[in-house]
Amino acid sequence: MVDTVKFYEYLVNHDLDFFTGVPDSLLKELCACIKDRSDKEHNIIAANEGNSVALATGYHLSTGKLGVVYMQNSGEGNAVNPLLSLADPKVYSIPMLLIIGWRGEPGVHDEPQHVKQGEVTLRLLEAMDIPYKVLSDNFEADLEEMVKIAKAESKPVALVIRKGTFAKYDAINKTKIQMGTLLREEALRIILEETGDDPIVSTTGKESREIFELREANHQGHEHDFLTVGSMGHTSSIALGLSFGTSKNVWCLDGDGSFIMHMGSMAIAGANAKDNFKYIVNNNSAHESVGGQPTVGSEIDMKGVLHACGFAKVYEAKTEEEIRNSLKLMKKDGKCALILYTKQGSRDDLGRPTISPVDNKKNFMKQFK
Ligand SMILES: Cc1ncc(C[n+]2csc(CCOP(=O)(O)OP(=O)(O)O)c2C)c(N)n1
Repeated sequence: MVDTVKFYEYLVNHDLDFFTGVPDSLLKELCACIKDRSDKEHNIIAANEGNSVALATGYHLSTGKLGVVYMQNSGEGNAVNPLLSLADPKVYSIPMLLIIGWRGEPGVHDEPQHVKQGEVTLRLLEAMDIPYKVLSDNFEADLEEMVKIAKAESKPVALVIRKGTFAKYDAINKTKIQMGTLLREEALRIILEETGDDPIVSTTGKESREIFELREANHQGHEHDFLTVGSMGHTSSIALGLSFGTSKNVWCLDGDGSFIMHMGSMAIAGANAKDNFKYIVNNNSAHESVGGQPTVGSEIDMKGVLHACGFAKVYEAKTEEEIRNSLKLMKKDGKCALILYTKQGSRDDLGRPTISPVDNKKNFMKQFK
């Protein structure tokens, strides 16, 4: 096991003090440590992992230093383009250190959305000619070796992090922004009551897990819910595509981290959606599912963004009454959106879908026949 603070201090003491990335559950301890100990200018929680590669590139341009980019291996896909067409030695040759959480490592049980990504994590790095090490307890040696290569060859290098590598980190700053008073799960219970048999497309992380469990608790089936277990940030586009093939109201249940990750998709939705596209974003200003790292959800004018993207009707709700009233109006409106404000938190015993993604898809598609 690697001492999280020592690892962080080693980086900073070796001039690796600019961090950027998207939080990951396997890197929860490290992300919490970086957030506690780096100031805002030295830890940019990015919209997506590709943005982080670009941020590290810009930082290198003005300082000559290596940026540190942290991500879950799911984010490798988002990072591929800037890694190959920006940072690669055949283009601008930018050194940086990638720290990649290895969900779905072969032989280690994980959720379906991580299996394929886990299988190809190392092969993807090899295909991109990115030297890597799977971080061992002798982290100083691993870091020294990788940073030496990054500097000598002026290219990205990676440390791949197995589950359980980082020791528990006790956060110094435990304050959390609370955007509302209801928990996400409580708000979802109300939404499921109001949307009845309409199709739902829900986002990555605990939101979909909670929807699954609420259906179980209500003795309902899961055939109306497309639980987007992976592919963070694409929920609204799946819902948009779906809405073109049906006259039913399509409810997209998104998270603020997911909304921000691919915010451009809302411009496309706003410009193209039919009247049956109903968008709900849960703004808890956090990546709550992976440890509560903050998003900029509390700092941006989400309502203004949605208006500007073409959603004339944008509701906001914090209480049960406000949620029910908004949903009643949304059913009659054309394309429209609701920003939900909830407080952070979830049950310790929250389960995971027991139906495979393929079965979820097959059951879900039956309603459109
Ligand atoms: C491309 C990608 N990067 C990172 C992750 C890890 N991840 C899973 S859920 C999540 C947080 C989602 O935040 P938000 O949409 O705000 O929903 P919340 O967890 O707050 O309900 C993250 C970062 C991922 N699944 N995919």
